[in-house]
Amino acid sequence: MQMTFRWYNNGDAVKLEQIRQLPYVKGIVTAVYDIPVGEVWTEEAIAAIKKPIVDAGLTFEVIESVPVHEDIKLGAPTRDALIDNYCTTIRNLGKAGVKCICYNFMPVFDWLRSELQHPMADGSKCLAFDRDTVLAMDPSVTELSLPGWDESYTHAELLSLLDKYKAVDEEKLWANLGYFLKKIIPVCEESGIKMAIHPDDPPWGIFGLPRIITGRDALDRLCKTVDSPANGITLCFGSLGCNPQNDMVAIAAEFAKRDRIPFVHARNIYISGERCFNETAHLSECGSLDMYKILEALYENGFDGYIRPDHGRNIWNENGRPGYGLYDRALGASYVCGLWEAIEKSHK
Ligand code: DNO
Repeated sequence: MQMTFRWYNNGDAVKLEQIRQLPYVKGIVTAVYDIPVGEVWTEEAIAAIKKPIVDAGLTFEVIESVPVHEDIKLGAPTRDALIDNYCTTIRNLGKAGVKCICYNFMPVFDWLRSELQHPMADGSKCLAFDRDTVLAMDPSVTELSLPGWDESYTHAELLSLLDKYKAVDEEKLWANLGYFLKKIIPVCEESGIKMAIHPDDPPWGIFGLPRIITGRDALDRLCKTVDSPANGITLCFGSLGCNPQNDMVAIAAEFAKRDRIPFVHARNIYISGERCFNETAHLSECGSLDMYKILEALYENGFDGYIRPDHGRNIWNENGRPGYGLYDRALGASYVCGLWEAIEKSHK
């Protein structure tokens, strides 16, 4: 297992000098942010984000994310050229020593929350999801938007994109994902890279858009779509875990055993009602997930990939990027490493 930490390059309020003082963190998870989705990440652009990281003595082996253009998810006629660009980006990342690429196949929206600064009893603030609040923000009936909404779309563009998805149901989205994977996985195999699909967050359909990476059977189907260790998953505890039907210990055990978990997002959530949850400190007792048991299942089934603490709360008056401040993620990484050391030693 290699502990890593997500960092948004030099624009991040969290500094590499701070991250490198977390002795258990060995590597950085980052991305090129200034090239539009769909275009090639050049070797120069990749070298520019890599340099400060290796200069700080940290590894540059995980990218999160290389975003997938909506036309690929929609199966539009332009997709072949866009997939060719994606393949060139994969080759360029492989040349730079990258070993794992996290991506998602969620239409239009990435993760969705109703609140980014949900106040907790102890004064900390966290991300939260309340079903009714989210449903009331349906873009087809209101111009209001949710916090964290992608502001690169105007409301009219968003409506037109949602309209295009009316022709894409779950099966069509699976077919488009399969088409994409069949083209990119051979390139990953040649480039020494493992793809790690991020589960849908939360793992249920929203605003009529299909969401397909939602639980055990979906992960199984994904793995079978292209049967290669290069076609893997990001085991995000919090994304899958907010559906209580998802048995996170069993999922971790099964897919680690099948060697399909190159990357883990470790985080805890508290399920407060039907399709309602808030994020919590990483500690098991703070949320609905048993972090010890999930990590133990990974360990016992041979997990040897990358892991990072996921969303932290804002604590100690930090006003960090939602989910990505320094303090709570640093505490989370420390906790996960402590559990891992205990698990490792108790199994020798
Ligand atoms: C949220 C992240 C996601 C993730 C993408 C991967 O905090 O886990 O935005 O990076 O879904 O493509």
